[in-house]
This record gives sequence, structure tokens and C-alpha cells, in this order.
Amino acid sequence: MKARDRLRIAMQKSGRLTEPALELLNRCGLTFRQSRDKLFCFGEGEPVDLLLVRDDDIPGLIAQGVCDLGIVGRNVLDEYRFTAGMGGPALAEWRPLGFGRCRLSVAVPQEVDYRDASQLQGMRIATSYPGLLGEWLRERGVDAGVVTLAGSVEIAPRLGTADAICDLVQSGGTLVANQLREVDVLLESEAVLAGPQALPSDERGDMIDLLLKRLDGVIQVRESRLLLLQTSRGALDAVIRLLPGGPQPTLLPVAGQPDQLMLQALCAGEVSWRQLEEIKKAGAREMFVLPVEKMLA
Ligand code: PRT
Ligand code: ZN
Repeated sequence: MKARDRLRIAMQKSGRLTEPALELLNRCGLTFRQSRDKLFCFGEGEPVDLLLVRDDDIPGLIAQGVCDLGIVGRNVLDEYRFTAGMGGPALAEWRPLGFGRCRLSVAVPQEVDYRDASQLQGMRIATSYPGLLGEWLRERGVDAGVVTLAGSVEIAPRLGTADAICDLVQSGGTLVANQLREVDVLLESEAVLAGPQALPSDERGDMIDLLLKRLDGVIQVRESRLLLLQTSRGALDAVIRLLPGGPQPTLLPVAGQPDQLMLQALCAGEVSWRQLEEIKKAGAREMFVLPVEKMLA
């Protein structure tokens, strides 16, 4: 096989997305031998290699055709579209991956009153996302100064170099520590599988197709929960009405208790404490929520 007959995926070399991205690829049956410089990882079983780079470089590598796919934050992908990638080949978000969740938000000093974006008029806003922020301000007809910083955006208001910031927020702890208040969300972000708009029409297209199918299976299992509970026959309808979405539940008799049933339901997504409490109120007991390891329908 010639080198470029192999699929090449770009991912973050060292950062928040590295571990979960590798774990996801492993779950898809891909394993890698790391090279000594740790830039390139050769795929062992399948013809899929990894390029380990800074996350900011990933969209460009896909646009240039150096890599076929990339695992990157939506924030980075969308920022690229409005800056370096403008006018270049369009990139697509192939799948949301469910990790690296955060949001790109505007925050102002705690004492500043904020009702809507119009109050940012004439302000200086520090950010590492000038493309996304500029677009957001334009859509709202707000004329504000965008101060582009590579990092430590959150201290700009205290230093007097900006009046507000636009940065990634996860727990909100960084904002609180810097006496800032989150006031508007520009983008809900998570890691995504990014690629070109259209699949290549050669073997690599088929490999991407195969990888997407495995990925869908892995994501579906990861988000599935098995709910087990006991209920009386009388309460069954009420209990079933409260079950989170998923296929029809399975019912089994309980030995020695003809009025009782054991119910088993596959749920698409997390089952919250509140949902459990509601189901219990409807008459269920002995409830268990279990993760699903593998699934073959
Ligand atoms: O070296 P390289 O350029 O590859 O790494 P990096 O430093 O640019 O990226 P890294 O590893 O910090 O983040 C990679 C991606 O993780 C981001 O592009 C986001 O898609 C995602 N992500 C998820 C986050 C966060 N959560 C996050 N909390 N990226 C950054 N943060 C920072 C944020 O900038 C702020 O400083 O954490 C702080 C806020 O966190 P809280 O919890 O205090 O709100
Ligand atoms: Zn980065």
C-alpha cells in the first residue's frame, strides 16, 4: 500500500482532548504504535494513522488535504471558518463526539449591568476568538473593539486592556476567580469529528464510511443505559409512560409474586435522579441504572 492509501486523522498532541479522543478511537478498534517524536502514530491493525498536533492547526491540515479527518473542538473549527479558512475549502462537522464540552461566552466585570448585546457598543472585548466574536457582534449590529489575545484573556479587564471578554467557559470557576460574570453564550461546543464537505471518492472514502459506522455504534452504546425495576401490574402503565426514550421495555414475571413484574428498558441517554424519583412515585421499586458495555441488535 502506498503511504497515502492510508487514512490520516489529526488530533491534539497534548491537552484536554487527547485522552478522550484516543480512547474513542481505541473503542472503534483502532490502536497505534507511537513513534519516537510522538508526532506521527502508525495504526497497527487498520490502515489509519494519527498526526498529533496543536488543536489550532487541525482545521488547516484537513483543508490542505494533509489529513483526512480531525478531532477538534467545535470552537476551533468554527473560528477557522471565519478567519484563516475563509474562502478556502469548506469543512464539515461529521459527528459531535460528546466530550470536551464547554461554551464560548461573553463575560463582564461582576458590577457591570448587562441586559443585551447592545450594551457592548463601544467596549473593548478581549478574546482568542476574533472571528466568532466579530461575526456575533455584526449579526447584532454592535460596534465594539475586538482585542485579540493568545491566552490569559480573563485577566484583561483587571489589567485595563479590555472592558469585557469572550472566552471558553466550562465550570465557570475561572470567571468567578477573576470577578467576571457570564452574560451571553455565543456557541455551545464539544469535540467533533471534522472533515472535508464530501468524502473522497477513493478507498479512503470507504474507510471513512466504515469508521463513521463504528463511531456511531460506540457513541450509541456509550450513551445507552439499561434501566431495571420492579413494579406491580396495576402501576405498569403509569411507570411505562414515564420511561425515558428507547425501544419497548421487556417484562418478566417475578417468582412467587404474581402481581409483580420485572421491567427492563434500554434508555437512549442518561437517566437522572429526578426521572428515577418520578418513576418510583408512580409505583416502581428496586430500581437500577446500568451502563451498557457492548450492544449487538
Ligand atoms: O496546545 P494546544 O493549542 O493544542 O492546546 P490548547 O491550550 O489550545 O487547548 P486545551 O487543551 O486547553 O483545550 C482544547 C479544547 O478543549 C478547547 O478548544 C475546547 O474545545 C475544549 N475545552 C473544554 C476547553 C475547556 N473545556 C476549558 N475549560 N478549553 C479551554 N478551557 C479553559 C478556558 O479557556 C478557560 O481558561 O478553561 C478555563 C475555563 O474553565 P472553567 O472550568 O474555569 O470555566
Ligand atoms: Zn490551542
